[in-house]
Amino acid sequence: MKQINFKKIEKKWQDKWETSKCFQVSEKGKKYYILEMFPYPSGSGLHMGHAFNYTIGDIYARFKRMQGFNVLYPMGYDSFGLPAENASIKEKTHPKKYTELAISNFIKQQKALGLSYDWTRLIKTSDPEYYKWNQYFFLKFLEKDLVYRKKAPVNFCNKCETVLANEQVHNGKCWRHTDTEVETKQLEQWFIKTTKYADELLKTDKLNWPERIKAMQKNWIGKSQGTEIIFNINNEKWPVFTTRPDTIYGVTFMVISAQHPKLNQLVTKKQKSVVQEFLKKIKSVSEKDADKLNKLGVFTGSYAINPINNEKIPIYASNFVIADYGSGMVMAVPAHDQRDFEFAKKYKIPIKQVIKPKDKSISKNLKEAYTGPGHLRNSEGFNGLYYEEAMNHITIALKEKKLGKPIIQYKLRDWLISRQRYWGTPIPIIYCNKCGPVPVPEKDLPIKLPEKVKFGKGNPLTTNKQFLETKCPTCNSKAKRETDTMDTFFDSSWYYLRYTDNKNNKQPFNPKKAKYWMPVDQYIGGAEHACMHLIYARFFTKALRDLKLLNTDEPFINLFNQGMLHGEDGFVMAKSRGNVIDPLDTIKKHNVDSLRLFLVSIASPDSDFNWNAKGIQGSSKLINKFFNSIKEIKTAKSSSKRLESKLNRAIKEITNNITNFKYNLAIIKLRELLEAFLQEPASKKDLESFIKLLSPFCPHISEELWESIGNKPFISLQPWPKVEENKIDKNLEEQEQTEENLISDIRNILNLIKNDAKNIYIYVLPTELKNYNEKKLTEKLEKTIKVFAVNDKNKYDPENKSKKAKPNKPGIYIE
Ligand code: ANZ
Ligand code: ZN
Ligand code: ZN
Repeated sequence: MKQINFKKIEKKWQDKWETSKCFQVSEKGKKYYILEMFPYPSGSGLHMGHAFNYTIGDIYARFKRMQGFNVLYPMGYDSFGLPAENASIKEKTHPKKYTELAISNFIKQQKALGLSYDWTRLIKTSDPEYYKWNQYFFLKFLEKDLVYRKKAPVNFCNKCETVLANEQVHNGKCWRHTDTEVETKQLEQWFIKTTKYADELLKTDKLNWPERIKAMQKNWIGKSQGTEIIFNINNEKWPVFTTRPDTIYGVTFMVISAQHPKLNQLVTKKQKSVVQEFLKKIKSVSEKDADKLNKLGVFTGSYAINPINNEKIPIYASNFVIADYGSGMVMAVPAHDQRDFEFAKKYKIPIKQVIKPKDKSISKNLKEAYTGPGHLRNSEGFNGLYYEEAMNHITIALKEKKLGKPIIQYKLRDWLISRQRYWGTPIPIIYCNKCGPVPVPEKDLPIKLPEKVKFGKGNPLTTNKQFLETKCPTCNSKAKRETDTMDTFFDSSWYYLRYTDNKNNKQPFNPKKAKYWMPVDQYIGGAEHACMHLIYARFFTKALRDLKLLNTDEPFINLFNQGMLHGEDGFVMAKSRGNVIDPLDTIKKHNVDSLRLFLVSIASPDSDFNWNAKGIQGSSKLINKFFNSIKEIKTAKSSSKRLESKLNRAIKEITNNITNFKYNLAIIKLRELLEAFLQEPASKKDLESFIKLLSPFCPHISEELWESIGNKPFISLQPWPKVEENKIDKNLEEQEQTEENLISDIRNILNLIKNDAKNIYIYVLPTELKNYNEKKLTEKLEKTIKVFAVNDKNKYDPENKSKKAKPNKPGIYIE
């Protein structure tokens, strides 16, 4: 085989794409917006997971472009954030320098992959031209009452040295530091009212997303229908949320969250020291872990009055009740709730059964809570009611006494966006001793991050006088700037909008341009963002719609989650495992098109797969074969009917396969099609169609081939081949299928007899004789094959196998 100078070909076409600006778009024609989740530009550069993600997107973008869409396919960098700050402290450089270097490195690597981005739309979130609009949105949200400041128990990671949003606490641990327990601190922080959109965020029926992601969002938002019941405690009204008002007669104790801001009010003098001791012990317990930990508790000394029967009920404090869900206090029913049951057993609190299981009597010695259905017992006037009915009746009875009402609760919390770190967007607020917190006037934006700062412990903004000291915009007296910066998820919540108009310095984006391009038609990224980025971005879109800046309800209509890339050892590719393969090394060793082909041919792109050195060699061989053999093809005036049929079948299926991200299947078909082109005469037009089908996967060799058969660039901008259904010959396909079946039958027999055969005789129905080609069968099976019609008088048939022939199923005799 001829040596191919891939380096030269790649450079040639990457340069031509760049200088001709052929992937640059403006607002005209039928749009298609395709987007990959933009990367965080880390110093260690692009890894194989990125390469996989972008290859999937690039194939789609090229395909849609050839289908005639005006494709917006941009790239940018999520360049603010803690890892850059930490890395630059370690390397004694500045986060800005670190980030700029990382970005230029990323761009170089992405260009080497041959990705067809419109590079003129590039954005960097750490650019003041970008984060100015974060500040603008913050102020707009503030005007609309979507931002507020509150002292609240918040999650703090000691390693990150900052608070975290609820979404960034995973199983009680920091999302970046899976070994670090999150601590609860009382701090005054800025929140975004995501909960205002909880109900709308729950509606996902319009979204073509993986069901798994939709379910995760639904769970995260966590809508519960229940009743709020007012308990009287020391002559004060305390609301309590329950989903089981039918069990109200079974309440034998109350539990208030150990983190409840009003806990102290309930602690009696006598209990004070015990409670304090207890609080020390459980100091830090986060939401997700609360359930798993031992159900520890302590008596507060106070009692609540049950509104249904005026019973006096002891109140405990415990870590199993979450401070900011419901009202942070629960009515405990140990007979019918397992957590309450364990707690009652532990602290020897009475257990009162009020739901009687069907066909069973109430047992004296409960081993566990009964949480199933049943009729009410021990519940005065409600006895005998089925539990579901009783929920209504009891809620109504309480409502009449103004001691309860039906309500809805969400698990979703407002989004805490304050971060006590430097490398992020400054929150545009000024604190004045006279006026309190004052928003920075819009005309003063952006509030830029000072570049000269001293890194050390904590946030350097708090010690930077130049930044810190300012004047109050309202009364002009001395005032101080907010030193917290925004969670970087704020940046990524609207970047897809900035791409539609990235150079606008008067607005975050022109609403007309956004109207043309939005929503993103196809979004591609990992599943890890199900409950963070994807919820924030959906919230943003809805909030901006209500600010009349946008006219779409959802940012991302279709979502594709790529699979996880594993190393050759079977573990997820990760530096810490030492199983990482560098995409650039692979490109150097083989070539870009081989890497692209390998990444999407080994498995369906939405499933996990292992890196495999042999596999990439295989792809490389295939690329060589495609290139060398297509170059050799001498085109004819017209294609054979057989080739026409195969080509049109392939166009039809490959189009379908790419549309559905079944790239691996498309590549199998391209392979088969190559064989057909090598065996049959082909017209130039049909050969062109073949190269076009190949081009989204292997754009570099395809451009080169396109040019080598006498065409002008670019194949990337050529129309996608159209199927001519009438050229698909169903009879021919059936024939080939029978022939394939026959070959596989014979192979099976040969396997059984350990290939111990010389001649093979085939007996077919006379009408089918034309379907079997002796020469081809002989070649394929590497045995001498003779085919007879069953009515052939001169046939050789010593064992009368011709009797066995059936339609499409010949008789076989092996000698
Ligand atoms: C009495 C009861 C009896 C309850 C029973 C359940 C079963 P979901 O579905 O998740 O909304 N609860 C209320 N606020 C809580 C808090 N801040 N922390 C922990 N648990 C809390 O759960 C609602 C149920 O969780 C409520 O109904 C309450 O316990 C508890 F047989 O009230 B239930
Ligand atoms: Zn952390
Ligand atoms: Zn003032």
